[in-house]
Formats: sequence, structure tokens, C-alpha cells
Amino acid sequence: MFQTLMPRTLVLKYLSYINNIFITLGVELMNSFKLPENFMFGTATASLQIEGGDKNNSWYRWAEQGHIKDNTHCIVANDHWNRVEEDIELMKKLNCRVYRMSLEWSRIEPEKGKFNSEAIEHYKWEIQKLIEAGINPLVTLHHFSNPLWMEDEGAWLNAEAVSYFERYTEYVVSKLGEHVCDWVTINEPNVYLLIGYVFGEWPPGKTSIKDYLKGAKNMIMAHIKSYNKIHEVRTKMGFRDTMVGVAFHLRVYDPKHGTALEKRLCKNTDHLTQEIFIQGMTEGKLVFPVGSGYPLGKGKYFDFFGINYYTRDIISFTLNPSQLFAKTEVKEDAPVNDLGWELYPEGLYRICKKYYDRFKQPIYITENGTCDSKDAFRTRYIYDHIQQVKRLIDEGVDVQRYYHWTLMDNFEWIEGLSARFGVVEVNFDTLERKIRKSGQFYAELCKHKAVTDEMIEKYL
Ligand code: GCO
Repeated sequence: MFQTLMPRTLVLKYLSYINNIFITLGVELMNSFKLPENFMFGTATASLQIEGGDKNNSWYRWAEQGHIKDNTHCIVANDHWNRVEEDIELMKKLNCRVYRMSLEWSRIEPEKGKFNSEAIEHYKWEIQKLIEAGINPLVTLHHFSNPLWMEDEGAWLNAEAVSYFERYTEYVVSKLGEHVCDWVTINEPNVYLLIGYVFGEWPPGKTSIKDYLKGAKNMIMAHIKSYNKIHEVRTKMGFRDTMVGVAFHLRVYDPKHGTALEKRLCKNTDHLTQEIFIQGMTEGKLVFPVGSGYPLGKGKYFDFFGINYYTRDIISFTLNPSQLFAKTEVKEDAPVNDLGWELYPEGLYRICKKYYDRFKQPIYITENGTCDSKDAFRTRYIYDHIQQVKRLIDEGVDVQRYYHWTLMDNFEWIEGLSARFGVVEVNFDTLERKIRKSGQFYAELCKHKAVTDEMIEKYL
């Protein structure tokens, strides 16, 4: 009714006028906003979660052993290995300019020391297709899965893993370095090690803090060696534009009641789950209880600071020593996603600001997204988080890229195929892909580098 009496532009003007009044009153409504033209949007995936067809990795075995909660499997996943072109078409429809993907180590080095040229040729072809489509790849070397030969030698508890990873890096970069300038060495070392070596829920199913710390040390060393190797190989090729980093999973930890003890517990948790990796992987420093000093030399081992941000934890005291006296829970009455994770956009701001103030290096948001099978709140989630990105940029924080997790619904590790993070919906019986409403919103956001009044009206 309102709309039929007034021209559209007038309606929008009127709404933004009302909106401003609300903002002045401290009530926030939705605003249009614009990001810089050179800001880059894309999506992120991981090979094991989408490719299918590989039986030679730790996650295939884990699924075979019956650990996946919904009894699904990664053996087909999205069949992306055979549908690369179809999936690049989807990225084009989403107007993405960048894409974060990972390589399956077990395909590239199926046996210890033996490389498979067909696999690397396949990835080279995929990367060339992306570049032809105007999409720049950011390639991750390790995203949670290991070749079985490596897993059977003790995975990341074996100190040899460091040189295995360096050798794999050298092979990959010598083959793909001509086309790929942006690299992530290791994805979320903290998540991989916590769930696989402390909680025992992911392969290799260990439950030992000692193993966690041992794995942390090896992953830190592997990152540094891999960082140096990528630069060395590409520099020899004559390139000067190499960008290498880690995709750190970073959470906000807030005290439940704000007591001094809880604040201390937040700091401890942050130190043990985040800080040890940050200091190790950015400057080569081993800190207590991982180690001490700079075993590979003090340096700067990152060219961008990669942040995977999803949620925050509320911390309180518990007498349970196995939880290190810190109980983590979701904030009471907070909005949550399908997996029960708090939706907390402000956390993205807090994390980016904190590490930018500390390192003054470019930030890539290497993952951010949510599990929403009904696509009921994903559009709002994207809007809220990108609004925080805008706020950061306005305050001079150098956030350059945003990779939405994820392109399409896929194999969500122990949760299986039923946890839905995609802006593209996948029917796992037919493997048919369909862009969700939130995906249409994201496509417009990527195209305009802005949320316009029209988009708010249409999608929000
Ligand atoms: C991670 C991984 C992704 C997940 C995503 C949603 O952050 O755990 O990088 O592989 O699928 O985060 O849980």
C-alpha cells in the first residue's frame, strides 16, 4: 500500500531518513554502505570436503570407521573432482574475484616420496580454469587431512612430518608456482590439533595435551619451513608478488561474570589455543608450554594475517582439571546457528582490530560463514559481518579480502553432510547445485562491493 502511493526512490529516501532518526536514538536499523572498489570477495572450500573419490587419506579411514555423526561419508562429497567447471560457473554467477581452495596431499604424494603427476596436472588445470574465469586462487597446502602413509607414521606427532611437509611444498610450488602467488600453508592448526589430539573426535583420535603440544611444535616448524620454501621457489622463478600466510581460527573469549579469575582463564585459554600458534607462526617464537626460543631463527613468517572467524565462547571457572579449569559455553539467550554457535558479528571486528593493531599487516578474512540449513538467517549473517568489515576499513584497519565459508554445502567433518554452510544448496542424492537466496544476496554484494538500499529491500 505504502509502496503503491509513492515512487520507489522516495520510499527509499524516506526509509533512510527514518533509519537515521532511529540511529540517533540508539536503535540500529539496516543501512546501505559501500566498500572500497579494490576490496576482494570470494568463497572458500577444502579439498577433502568437496572433491570425493580419494581413499588414501585420514578422513576417508575415519569415516569408514563409523565416526561421522550422521553416518554420511566423504567418499563422494560434492564430486567436485569431476565437476570443476560446473563449480567455477557457480563462482562466476556469484561474481567472486578470489577463491580459497586446498590441495589433497594424499593425491599428490600417494606414497611416501612418490609424487603423482596426474594429480598435480589436474590441480594445474583447475587453477588455469579459475584464472581464465577471472578468479584468483589462494591455495592451502594442508587443510585437516593427511595421506595414510603419513598418518601411519604418527601424523603430526612425528618430527619427520616437518621435512615431509617441506618436501611436499617444494614439489607443489615448483609445479604450480607459475600460476599461484597466494598461499596458505596450514589451515587452523589449533582446531586440527584440539579436536584430533585432545578431544579425540577427529583423526588420529588422541586425547593428550602432551600430544597437542608436540603437534603444535611440529606444525609451527612445518609452517616456517614451508613459508621459506614457497618464497625460495617462486623467487627463483622470478616472481616478487608471493603472499604466504596461515589461516588462523580465532575466537573471542569473554568472561561470564567478569571476575578477575574468569579474565585470567580467558587469557590462559587464548594463550593455549591461539597465542602459541600466532607467536610461533608469525615470528618463529616457541612459547611455554610448547618450547622456548627461536629454533629456526627470529623472522617474519607471514605476508598477510589470515583470520577464520565464526563465534565466541563465554568462559567461567570449573573444578575440572581436564578442561584446564575453564568451562566454555555459549552466551545465554544469544542467537545461535544450527550447530549452536553464537552469532556474534562484533567478534569479527574485535579480532581483526586486535591483530591489526598488533601486526599492522594486511588482513584476509580467510573464512567466515554459518550453518543454516533453512537459509533463514545467512543473508543477515553476511550483512552483519560485512558491516563490521566496513567499520574496520573506516577505522583504517587494512582488511583486503573476504572469503565466505563456503561456496556450497559440503562434508562438514564429523558433522557429515547434514550441516549446511553453503551459499549454494546441494542435493546430495543428485549432486544438483542451486544458488540460495543468501547466495543471490552475496552475488550482488560481490558485484557492487556494496549493500544498496535496493538489496536491503529485496533480501533483508
Ligand atoms: C574450519 C574449517 C572448515 C569448516 C568450517 C565450518 O574452520 O573448521 O576450516 O573446514 O568446514 O570452519 O566449520
